[in-house]
Amino acid sequence: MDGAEQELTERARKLFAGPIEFLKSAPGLKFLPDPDVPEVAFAGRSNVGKSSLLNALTNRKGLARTSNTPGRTQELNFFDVGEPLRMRLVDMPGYGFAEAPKDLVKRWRRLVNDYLRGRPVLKRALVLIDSRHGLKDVDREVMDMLDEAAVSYHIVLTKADKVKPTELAKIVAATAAEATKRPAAHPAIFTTSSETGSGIAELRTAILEAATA
Ligand SMILES: Nc1nc2c(ncn2[C@@H]2O[C@H](COP(=O)(O)OP(=O)(O)OP(=O)(O)O)[C@@H](O)[C@H]2O)c(=O)[nH]1
Ligand SMILES: [Mg+2]
Repeated sequence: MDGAEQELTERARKLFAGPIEFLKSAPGLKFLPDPDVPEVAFAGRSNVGKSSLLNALTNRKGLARTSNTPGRTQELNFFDVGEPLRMRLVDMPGYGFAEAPKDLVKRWRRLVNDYLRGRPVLKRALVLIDSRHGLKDVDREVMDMLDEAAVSYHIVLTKADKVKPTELAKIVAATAAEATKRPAAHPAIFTTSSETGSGIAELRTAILEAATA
């Protein structure tokens, strides 16, 4: 790490250790907060670990609600980061959740898509992928949409503690190969574990970088 990187890492660490507060839940686009600061949003299939990752990044266990049951997060949840306010993190409902009532799934999908496509202050989306499963077609659909809307995104492999290092390396390589073909995807793939904390500091730095770009 050079001096500038080290300084950014330290700034990210401090920012995420400082004041972070739940602002509001938005069940529809008309309830979004005023677009006055940069936003970074967490997208991914139900149960992939979006809410857990938000808690790990902020080192606060109960900030975002997590659950074993897919479909825990049902609205767009906004979290204010920094005092003074520097950015907002947005926890979103999951997609690809077959067991939920169809009209509910449709409503979530529309909300997430409309938000991702039409939010001027959205600086980056994090597309979370379960390390055990890799990219699925529902993930590719979301990536297609982000590519079309020119929303820059990072792929984050979650639950890295659940797979062996050799398996993880294979998944990272396969995922990176797909990412390089996509115009709005960042080429670097993050691997994280909200259980062990691996990869969390690196992702904090990337989020700060995205929000200040
Ligand atoms: N082992 C392990 N389990 C994890 C990790 N991250 C999340 N989990 C577990 O996975 C389950 C789902 O986590 P959530 O964070 O609620 O997932 P989500 O993506 O927010 O799910 P929805 O809100 O339903 O879309 C919970 O039981 C978590 O404890 C991880 O890094 N390692
Ligand atoms: Mg959730």
